[in-house]
This record gives sequence, structure tokens and C-alpha cells, in this order.
Amino acid sequence: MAENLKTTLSLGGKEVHIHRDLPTVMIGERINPTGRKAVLAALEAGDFEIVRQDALAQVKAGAPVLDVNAGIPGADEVALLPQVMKEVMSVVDVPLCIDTANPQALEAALKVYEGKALINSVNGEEKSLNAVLPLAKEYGAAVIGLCISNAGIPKTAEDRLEVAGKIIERATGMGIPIEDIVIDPLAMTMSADHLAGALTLEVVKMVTAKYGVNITMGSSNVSFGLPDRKYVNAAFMAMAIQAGMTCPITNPLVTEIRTTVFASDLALGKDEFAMGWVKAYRKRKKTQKQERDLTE
Ligand code: THG
Repeated sequence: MAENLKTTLSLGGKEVHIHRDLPTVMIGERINPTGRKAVLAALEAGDFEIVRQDALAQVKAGAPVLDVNAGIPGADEVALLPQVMKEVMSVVDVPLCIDTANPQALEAALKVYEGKALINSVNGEEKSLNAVLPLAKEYGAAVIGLCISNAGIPKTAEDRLEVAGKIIERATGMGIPIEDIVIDPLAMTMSADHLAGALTLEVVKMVTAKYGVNITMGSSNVSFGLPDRKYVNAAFMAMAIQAGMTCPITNPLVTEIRTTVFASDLALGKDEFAMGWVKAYRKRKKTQKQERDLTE
């Protein structure tokens, strides 16, 4: 068993630590025009209000890190991504996860970021490794490694573990500390393949045991195309945390998901004196009361 590693992200002076013994770090997924039509329409219109509101709401709900994606078909992502990040940083002070497949946009984003960001992402393809890892090294950022190879998404857990190993080897070979690599085993929808969730959980366990690195994933992907997604997402979330996932990219505004993360942390001994659970309960009651007061 490898030693559990700690990934530290920062913005300004503020640090966030990701480690298996610490509470799970939710990475808020909502600032993403691909996943959300309302964000797409607003960004296309040059309106950043929804981005600022989403940033505030997710942090308030308990996301210590926010994913920022500004990929709009036909738009100039090199200009737009840093702009969206600045809007986010004007209202919250949490570290950001820079979600882009465009290396030029990534570099422009890293230039405006003052701290240690999480790059989302590199994968096992040569083109990606060669473009992204030098930027992670130059800017001292942490980086998510997706278990995708030249041949696509591996169909077996062993093959995904091998891609994780290749990314870790290449990154550490360039002088990137191993604790700055976060592996994404890839969460795929169970509506297309009923074994997809079980396979992902297997990869989480294998990567954790062999390398001790932190694990992320777009955990809500598992329920695409299914009815009542939030229950599926919550159950999968609890299991993935138990398997070793430490920083899911998820929607903290969904009560079932958020409470499942807190309850999982409590059950796994990551919530000392149940302080996190009780604090979240009080916050929920207060919000419910405010909502009642407003409608009365
Ligand atoms: N791994 C990594 N990064 C990722 C993903 C991943 N980034 C993008 C994505 N996957 C994670 N982000 C989202 C964002 C939104 C949704 C899911 C994943 C989502 N959106 C609603 C839906 O499709 O039903 C839309 C809701 C709305 O329009 O308001 O579920 O896997 N490293």
C-alpha cells in the first residue's frame, strides 16, 4: 500500500488540502457551459452574472474549490477563460480547477491566477502530455490526469491503472511532485453500460493502493440518461469516497449529494467530533427557515 499523499491548492494566501484523512473536497462543477445551457447562453451574451452567482452559491454550499470551464463552440477561449476566472475571483477566494482542453487557454488562465491551481486536465496521449505537463511544471500547478490513452478510454481496470502509471511517471520524470498529480479514473454513465460504475470504483481502489495519489472524477456522469439522478449520484458518491476518491467534481447545491458527502466523511472517521455534520445541519435548517419566512 502506498502512503496517502496530500495535494495543496491555493489562491492568494488561502490553502486547501486534499488528503484521504481529511474531509472530502467537493469541486463545484456548475461553471461549465457544456454541462449547462443557461451558462452557455449567458456567456455567449457576455453576461457574467450567472457565473458570479454560481460561484457564490457553490462556495456557500461547502465547495472549497471551483471548476471553471469556458469552452463555447466558436468562442475565443484564450480570452474568455481568464475573463470568467477573474469574474469568479472577484466574488470568492477559493482555489480554482482550470477545466480546458486548449493549452493556449490554459496558459492564459495560469497567467492570471495567483496561487497553486489545479489543471483539468492532462491525459495519457503524447500530444496532451507534451502540451500540458510543461505548463504544470512552469506554473507550479497541480494537475488532473485522465485515464485515457492514444487508443481511447481503456475498457479494463488494469489498463486504466496503466495509463495512470504512465502519467505519474512522465510528470514526476519532469520534476512535478507526485502529490501534485490527481488521477481521474473516468466516470461513465451506467445507463449505457451497467458495469461502468463498478469498473470506476475498481480503478479508484487500485490507483489508491498503488500510488496513494488523490482521486477526482466527474461523479455525476454515472447517472446521465437515468431518472432520479440525485439518488444514484448520492449512492455512488458514498461508495467512491469509501474506495478512495478525495475530490469529486460535483454539484454541491443538490442536498442529497452534499449531505451524502458529509455523512460519508463522518462514517469514515474524517469528521472530528461530527462538527462538519452538525454545522451543515444547522446551515440547512437556517436556509429552510429563511425560505419559509420568505414564502409566508
Ligand atoms: N472529469 C474531469 N473533469 C470534468 C468531467 C470529468 N469536467 C466536466 C464534467 N466531467 C464535470 N462537470 C459537469 C458539469 C455539469 C454536469 C455534469 C458534469 C451536469 N449538468 C446538468 C445535466 O447535464 O443534467 C445540466 C444542468 C443544467 O443545465 O442546469 O450534470 O468527468 N476531470
